[in-house]
Amino acid sequence: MTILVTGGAGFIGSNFIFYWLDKHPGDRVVCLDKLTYAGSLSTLKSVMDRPDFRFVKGDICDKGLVLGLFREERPEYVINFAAESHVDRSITGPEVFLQSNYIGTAVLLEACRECGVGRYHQVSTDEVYGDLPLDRPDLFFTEDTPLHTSSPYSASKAAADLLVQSYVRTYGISATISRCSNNYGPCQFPEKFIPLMVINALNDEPLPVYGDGLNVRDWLFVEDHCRAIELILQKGRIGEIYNVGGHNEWRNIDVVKLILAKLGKPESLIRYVEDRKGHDRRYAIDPGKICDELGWLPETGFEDGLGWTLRWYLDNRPWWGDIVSGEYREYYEMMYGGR
Ligand code: NAD
Ligand code: TDX
Repeated sequence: MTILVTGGAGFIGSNFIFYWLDKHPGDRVVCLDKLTYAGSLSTLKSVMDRPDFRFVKGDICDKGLVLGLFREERPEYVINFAAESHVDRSITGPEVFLQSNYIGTAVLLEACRECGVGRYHQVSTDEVYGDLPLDRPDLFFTEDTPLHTSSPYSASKAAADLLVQSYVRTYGISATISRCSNNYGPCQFPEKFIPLMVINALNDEPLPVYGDGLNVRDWLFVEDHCRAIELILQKGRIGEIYNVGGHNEWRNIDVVKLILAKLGKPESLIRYVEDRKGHDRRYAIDPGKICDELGWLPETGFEDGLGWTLRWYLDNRPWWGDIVSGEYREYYEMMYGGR
């Protein structure tokens, strides 16, 4: 069987490709990725020469290219990871988020309608539910929690989810949606919280904690997310949404302190900086549906997963060294200089 993975040169998509090729020998994986600032062929280096893997550079918004690829490859599964994914960038420049996250999804859905696919899976996020208050630890996001977006990023993802649901209802497209909590693990772009803190700590540079550092995120090791998507593709019910998260809530400041302790670096590197606009307070997933219906459970504890992640960043300095010395420097200066 052929599966089409969009956004596979980014963090979760690349981990999904490694996972799938490992678990499904005999399947062919085609990766379509625009190679934005967040995508890199160096991430896919280990699979580029495999006969069961094909990389295609292209934009999911490019109708002609997408349709041509569907006709040529006839993928049975299409898994859409391609997106602009960083909340801070969506605050400074929303337009590209609407384009890639919404229009891109629309183009893929049209190609599914035209060519027919066994399954379309939309990789969404818990951010579509907005946030929860810190003083109500009893509350969690379920699949029935109303959409309540805070950033242009989350709004673009929510809009794409609604479009997917409309294609199920109107055209009978066999689609599913997963809404996962914050992922961490190897190959995550340095702009995101955990890699940013790890890299700055390794470079003995200040660690910028937004606001009071008390915002809570529900961290999941990336491979557990990949396994959840695999299960949804195999056993999930058409038209359904599945929340994915491992009940692993941490305050940002505590994650930063844990990273510093693991790397043997001093807490004096911590700098509290101006808060993110519209900063969501707490995310917390109720994964009851995917656990009960599909038998999914997270397999990696945070201590282990974070340890492996730190090891990966220590062992792969050239991967992130190339990134942080390039145009990323300008981004960093713009986002954090004088903050
Ligand atoms: P990422 O930014 O690391 O990677 C995104 C990839 O998509 C990059 O390789 C980029 O080049 C590609 N891309 C962007 N626009 C494209 C376009 N128009 N056409 C083709 N390719 C394009 O993102 P990530 O963290 O791996 O997230 C992947 C997906 O998972 C996203 O849809 C995101 O919303 C979702 N998600 C992420 C998290 C998380 O914690 N990172 C959690 C839940 C859901
Ligand atoms: O420098 C920083 N300092 C800081 O305090 C950065 C980059 C982040 N933060 C805080 C903001 C958040 O409370 O850390 C938390 C995590 O930030 P991000 O890594 O930017 O993730 P978040 O905004 O929670 O969104 C992530 O999870 C859901 C992904 O980036 C999304 O793609 C996904 O949908």
